Amino acid sequence: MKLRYSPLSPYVRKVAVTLIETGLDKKVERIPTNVWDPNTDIGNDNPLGKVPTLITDSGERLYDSPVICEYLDGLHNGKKLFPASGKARLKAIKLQALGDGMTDAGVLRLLEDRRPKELQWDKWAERQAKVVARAMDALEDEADAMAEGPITIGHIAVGCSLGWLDFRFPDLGWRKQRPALADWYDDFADRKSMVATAPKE
Ligand SMILES: N[C@@H](CCC(=O)N[C@@H](CS)C(=O)NCC(=O)O)C(=O)O
Repeated sequence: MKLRYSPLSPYVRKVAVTLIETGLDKKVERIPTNVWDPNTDIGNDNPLGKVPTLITDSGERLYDSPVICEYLDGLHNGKKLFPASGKARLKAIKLQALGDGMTDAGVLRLLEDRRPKELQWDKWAERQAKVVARAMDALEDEADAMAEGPITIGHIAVGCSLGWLDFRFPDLGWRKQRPALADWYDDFADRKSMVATAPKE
């Protein structure tokens, strides 16, 4: 398998953590890809022009991170990150949606901040900041349950999102108002898979 990636992408990190958690890390060749390069050929493998994109051994192109992670989870016989069915599955994929959605809002805010000043729309950046704050509040209510249950793709999505937000917005100061989430994240960030994939400039 081949993984088209960029090193600081929080969505790519979900895949990287999944690969380690499932013992598949060595089975993937990594292809660095700059999706912002005007000459990038990422569109040949993913019409959406994004990373992560996985090229399977049979040549199928897979995107986006939820699809790639679920595909990888089907390739191993260990504990599953995507519960097979019922309430447990719904809980895991809903938590994944919350984590990914929090990342999406953070990315939109970052991109807004990076526009030339005269093209920036403050209200849009504020809207995204509010989404991030609301998602964190929702996660604060979930944090104790998250600490008890088995690790799922939801935990990975939330962990990668918080790691990326800390990396890009180090002054966010989210922990004080959300002590249970902060405790959960401190433990989760210590996992081998998280330590090995932490974003570094
Ligand atoms: N929903 C997608 C999001 C992927 C994504 O937005 N990746 C960013 C890198 S962090 C990207 O490739 N952006 C390029 C673009 O939006 O044109 C996923 O979960 O994989």
